[in-house]
Amino acid sequence: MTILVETKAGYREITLNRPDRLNSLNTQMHGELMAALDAAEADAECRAILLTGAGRGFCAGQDLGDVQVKDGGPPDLKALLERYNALVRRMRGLDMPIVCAVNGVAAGAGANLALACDIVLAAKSANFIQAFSRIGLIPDCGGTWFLPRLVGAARARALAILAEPLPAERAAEWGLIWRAVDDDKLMSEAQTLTARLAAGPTAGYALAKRALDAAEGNTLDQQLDLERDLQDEAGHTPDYAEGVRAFAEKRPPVFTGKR
Ligand code: T3D
Repeated sequence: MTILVETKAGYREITLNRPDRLNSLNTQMHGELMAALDAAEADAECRAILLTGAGRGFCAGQDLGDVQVKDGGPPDLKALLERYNALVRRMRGLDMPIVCAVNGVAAGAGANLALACDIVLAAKSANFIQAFSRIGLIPDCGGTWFLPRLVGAARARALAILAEPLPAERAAEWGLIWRAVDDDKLMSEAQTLTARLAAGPTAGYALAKRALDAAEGNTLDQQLDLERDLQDEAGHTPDYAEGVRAFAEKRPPVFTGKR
C-alpha cells in the first residue's frame, strides 16, 4: 500500500507511504489517495482529515522514475497533470477540513498538495521547495495560484524561479503555512488540532471554505451576496441552533456537524 489510513475519533489520518522515494507520487499512490479521500467523505463519522508523510519526507512530488522520456519522445504531461488537477480539486472541494502535517521536505507537487490543504503545520526541520524549475517545468498542482495569494507576487516569483528551499519557520513568517512546530511535537499538535476540528460545526466549516475560495475571483459586492446566501445555509444547520443555545446556557457547544 502506498497510503496508510487510520481511523481516529471523528477523523481519518492519511499517511503517504513510500518513504524510500520520499513519498513521491506514482500512479498507484494517486489512485489510493483519491480512494482514501472518497472513503473519508462517504463515512458519516468522519468530520476531518489529517494528511502527513511516512519517514523523513512529506512528499517529493511526482515520482520522476515514472516519467522518464521514453523512445526519445516527451512524456504525456497533460494526462499526468489531469490526475494532479483532479486531486487538488478533490482536496479543495472536501466538505470537511483537511489539515496537513508536513513532517519533512515538501517538493514540487508535494509542496503544492500541502498548500491545497486548509491548515498546514510543518516540522521546523521541514522545507518547501518549488522544485519544478530544476527540471525545466513550471509550478503545477495550483502552485501558480496558491503562491502569489499566500506570499505575494515578489516572493512567489522568486520561489518559482529560484527553486530554493524555504524553511518551515520562514514559510510561517511569510504566511505560506499556519505554523512551524518543534519536530517532536508535530504529530501530537496536528492530531489535537484535527480532533478539535472533528468536533466542530462541519457544515459551517465547509461553507466557510466555499466562501473563501470564491472570494479569490469575486468583487466585494458579489462576495457580500455570497456570504448572505451561505450564512443563510449555515443558519439552518442544527449546529447554529446549538451554538446559540450553548452560549445562552454558558456551556461548551456539542456540535453534530450535520447540515
Ligand atoms: O514530468 C513531470 O515531472 C510532471 C510532474 C510534475 C509534478 C512535479 O512534482 S515536478 C517535481 C518533481 N520533484 C522533484 O523534482 C524533486 C526531486 N527530489 C529532490 O530534488 C530531492 O530528492 C529533495 C530536494 C526533495 C530531497 O533531497 P535529499 O537530498 O534530502 O534526498 P535524496 O537523496 O535526493 O532522495 C532520497 C531518495 O528519494 C533518493 O533515492 P536513492 O538515491 O536513495 O535511491 C531519491 O532518488 C528519491 N527521490 C526523491 N525525490 C524523488 C525520488 N524518487 C523519485 N521521484 C522523486 N521525485
